[in-house]
Amino acid sequence: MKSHKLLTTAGIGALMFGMTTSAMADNWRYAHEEYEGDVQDVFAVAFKEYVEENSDHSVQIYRFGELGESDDIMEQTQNGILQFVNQSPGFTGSLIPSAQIFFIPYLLPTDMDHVLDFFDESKAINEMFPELYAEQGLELLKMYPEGEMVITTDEPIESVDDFQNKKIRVMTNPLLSETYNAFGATPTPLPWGEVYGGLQTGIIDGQENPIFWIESGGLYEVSPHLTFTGHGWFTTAMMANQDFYEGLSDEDQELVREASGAAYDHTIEHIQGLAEESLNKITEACDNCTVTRLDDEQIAKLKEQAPQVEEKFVEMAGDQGAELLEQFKADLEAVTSDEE
Ligand code: 6CS
Repeated sequence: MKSHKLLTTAGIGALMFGMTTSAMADNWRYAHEEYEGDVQDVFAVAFKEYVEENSDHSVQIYRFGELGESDDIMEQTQNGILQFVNQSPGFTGSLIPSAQIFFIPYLLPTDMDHVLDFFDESKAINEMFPELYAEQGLELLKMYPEGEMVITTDEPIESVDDFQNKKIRVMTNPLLSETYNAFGATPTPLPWGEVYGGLQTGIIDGQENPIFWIESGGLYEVSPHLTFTGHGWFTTAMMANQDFYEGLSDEDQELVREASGAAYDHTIEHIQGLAEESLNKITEACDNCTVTRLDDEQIAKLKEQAPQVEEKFVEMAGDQGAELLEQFKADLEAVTSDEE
């Protein structure tokens, strides 16, 4: 009698949370920051397919704008309204200061193979970051790169001097502003939803993003001059609400981990060649676009600014950040020295 009563209570609870009780099949809610077919969506769809093919559970994906801005979907995940979220360190950096490590310029190499090896093998990424996210009630499942950062502006940038006083939109973490200050520009932190309109109306003069996003979001239409500086990669992270994750059976935790691994492998394949493909689409679609690759002398000038940003990072992220930075550099050294 008692167990029957318990089951009934569990059943009501399950229904309240959108689950079906027959096979205890749950419907998990997963939000990300991008549009259909973009990199985070490719990850989310692969995750959903794995879960749905290997269990009775289903995954409902919410794309950019359906539930608000990036900070909104993070809040909803921390509150348990969403079970999964993909949020980029560009935004998480204001919640977890150490996540700003990705905005120290020239820390990551430009070579994609090295970057991919780093994400696969890094202890900082795969062991230290999960502990930092756990402090915010988040179960970090995967961190992955989306593409090399490229700056777009209203006028061509041929030299570092051309950055002077340019109002460049940055994601809303304070370290990224330090980077653009160090480059001589005027950083303008804005959520994603305000970027296209800001470029169109001249509130901002430029922004940075990977090329696939510049193409898919049509940013080149309002910010046509692309500059490759080699200063960093757009990195993102997929995670679960930790209470939700810890409440899953061992079998479902394993399912979530395997689905995240499968989605990661699929996404890493997807991003290879994507930047080149997207750049071709831009140059075909846009007559007034220009593409500049800063020469070694100009890049050396930007690189000179990196140590001061690194110092700021340690100031902002404290001992935890310093420890992470040390491990990050050791992990990078391990992947870049392999072939030498
Ligand atoms: O610049 C941004 O805010 C957006 N960029 C990318 C590549 N993904 C999502 C993010 O919100």
